[in-house]
Amino acid sequence: MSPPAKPTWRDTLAPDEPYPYQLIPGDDILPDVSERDLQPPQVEPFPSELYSELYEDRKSVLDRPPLRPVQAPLPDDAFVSTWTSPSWFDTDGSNRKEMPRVQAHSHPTESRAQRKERLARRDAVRRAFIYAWQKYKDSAWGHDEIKPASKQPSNPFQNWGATVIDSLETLLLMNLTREYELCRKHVWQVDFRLVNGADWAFGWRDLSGRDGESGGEMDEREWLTQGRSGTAHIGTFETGIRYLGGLVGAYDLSGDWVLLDRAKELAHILGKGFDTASGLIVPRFDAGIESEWLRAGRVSLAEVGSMTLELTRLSQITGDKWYFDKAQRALDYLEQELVPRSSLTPLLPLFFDATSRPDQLSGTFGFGAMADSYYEYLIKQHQLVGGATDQYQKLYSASVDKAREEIFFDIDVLPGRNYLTAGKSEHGRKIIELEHLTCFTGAMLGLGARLLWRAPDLEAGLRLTQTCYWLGAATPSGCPPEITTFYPNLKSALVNASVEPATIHTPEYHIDEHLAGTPPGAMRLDSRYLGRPETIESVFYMWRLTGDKRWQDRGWRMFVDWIDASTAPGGFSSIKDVTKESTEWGDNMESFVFAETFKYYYLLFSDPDFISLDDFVFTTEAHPLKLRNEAPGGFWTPSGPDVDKDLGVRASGTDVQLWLRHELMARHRRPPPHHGGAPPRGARVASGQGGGGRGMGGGGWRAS
Ligand code: DMJ
Repeated sequence: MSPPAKPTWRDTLAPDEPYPYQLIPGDDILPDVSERDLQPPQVEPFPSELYSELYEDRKSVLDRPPLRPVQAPLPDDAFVSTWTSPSWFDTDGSNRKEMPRVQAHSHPTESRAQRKERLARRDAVRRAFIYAWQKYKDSAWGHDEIKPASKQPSNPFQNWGATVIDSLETLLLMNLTREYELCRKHVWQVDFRLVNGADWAFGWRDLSGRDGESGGEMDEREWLTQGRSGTAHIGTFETGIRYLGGLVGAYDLSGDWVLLDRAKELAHILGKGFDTASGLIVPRFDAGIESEWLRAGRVSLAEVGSMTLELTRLSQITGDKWYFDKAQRALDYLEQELVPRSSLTPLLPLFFDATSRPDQLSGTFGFGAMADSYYEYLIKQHQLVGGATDQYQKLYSASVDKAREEIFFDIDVLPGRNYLTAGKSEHGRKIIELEHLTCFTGAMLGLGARLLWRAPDLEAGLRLTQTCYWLGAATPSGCPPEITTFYPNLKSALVNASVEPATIHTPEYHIDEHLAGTPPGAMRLDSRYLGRPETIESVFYMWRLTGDKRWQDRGWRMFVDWIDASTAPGGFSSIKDVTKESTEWGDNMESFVFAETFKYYYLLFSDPDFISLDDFVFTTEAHPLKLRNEAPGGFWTPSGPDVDKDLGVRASGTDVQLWLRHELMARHRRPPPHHGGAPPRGARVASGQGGGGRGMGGGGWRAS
């Protein structure tokens, strides 16, 4: 019998299940990629004779900058002045309760052929990861990210090597031990005081009123300081989820003392950002600032509500409540001061002013960008502390109840389909859209359904995840759009489109040429796909929660299409327009592709008990944290007894950081007004990371 003809997006509404022809064998994906071909990173070691030049003016190396009272003291009525730490939280977890089971009680038994197929898929995911990882090592090692089309490095996250730190657990879970050990040298050496080459440990100085460009009054040190003061701002949200989360999660898997050491340091640096009147963390700040407290200003909900998991776990690990307190104080402020004032209470708007207490908070409400992980962390924090307080679960449940009334919408323009989206309410106006970022909601609802016995939420989570899946299946690239805005109903679709019914963009009719590739029912698209993980995250949860194997097949179709559309010379690129059959690269592969997208695909095809959702909770960047306050470790066996021998010098700067600093200093040494001349560059030649030879013994698991 001949295989069924391949249908196209032109003559069918994409189905909820993959077509059999789409489920190609795992062995067909990147068959030539092998772990054996992994090569050392390409980076030029920074010469030690130049090192002192970089630091001759750095009189002292400070763990934390000295603080000096500022002109304006903390207001008397500041929330932080009266806040007290709750007594229910105990770092040893003594107040924990037994939590309901999250994963399905059993997953279907596999035949031998089914197991073979699943493992072939899992191995294909691993090969794809290895491909991208090697490309990063070849062209961007130590930098934050690689641009996969041009093979150039990029540094949106302070040049601390975001991809290295975000990837740590994926390497451990894929059993790429030597690659992990390469990364721990980076972790040990990275200097958090260098922010894109600028050094905040010089101390902050106010240069306002000084005319640097024409003055000539400044000495060299002032020039360097000026260069630093304008650029040494740390973005707290991304630093928290990518770097701190990466270090804490990888420590939980490995028990590796190197990671804990650096995680604690980084948490203390970020801790300064919480020193505001409200206790909400500032979105960006200069960690060298000599100020008693900072003004938070206008913030987004996700930025101020998404560090509870990382900091709470760090408190559990170290036995030091300091970390938990920072996050808890911020959450208490949100709950006590802002939630009661919200026009859609207990939902909070995407943005608000964190310095004043307005009478009423209104604006745009949603579960997507700028809000997402705040809601996600409420239910996950409940799980992490083992239900020791009902604070998080109450806020979570009330938020989901309100969201179901106000921002969850049935999608009515697709007859026969039971689709659901979490859209937005914008000053009361309903927007029926689906951001890809919002697709994490399926996973969150499923988790909450199990932990809090909220069965209807699982149903909603399944519908939402199915909608996210279908959106990808409905484009010619097979990848989902970044944002889809739907027609509110068929009637408005006909009116709004101003076209004859015969050409209207709905499933019953042929699709007009200018709408080719756009999913039926969509009124407007942001048609990029950035390699984001949220759909596969929810697909993974639905598989683990229900044991319904169809989720594995859906995930496999997604993976095959993503690899097909995005494979570039330097990794897996973002795509400019998913509605085109032949895709154009966006030249960007964010570190979350390594941290999240690959991890969720890999886990989808692993044994269901491997990183069980009853043993781990995932941060918003997919960093797994141990539940039940269990001791870290178990996923790393050092490859040899000398594994600590060539770590180099702690916080001395990675080669990439030092080259960049050297370049920056050379630029500032050139006298104003023009900073001409070619700076020395870190050319890339074959070599491993520089060693240094300081080794230290490992510590017990509860080190503070
Ligand atoms: C990740 O960095 C995190 O999941 C974050 O919370 C928002 N989404 C991106 C990936 O899309």
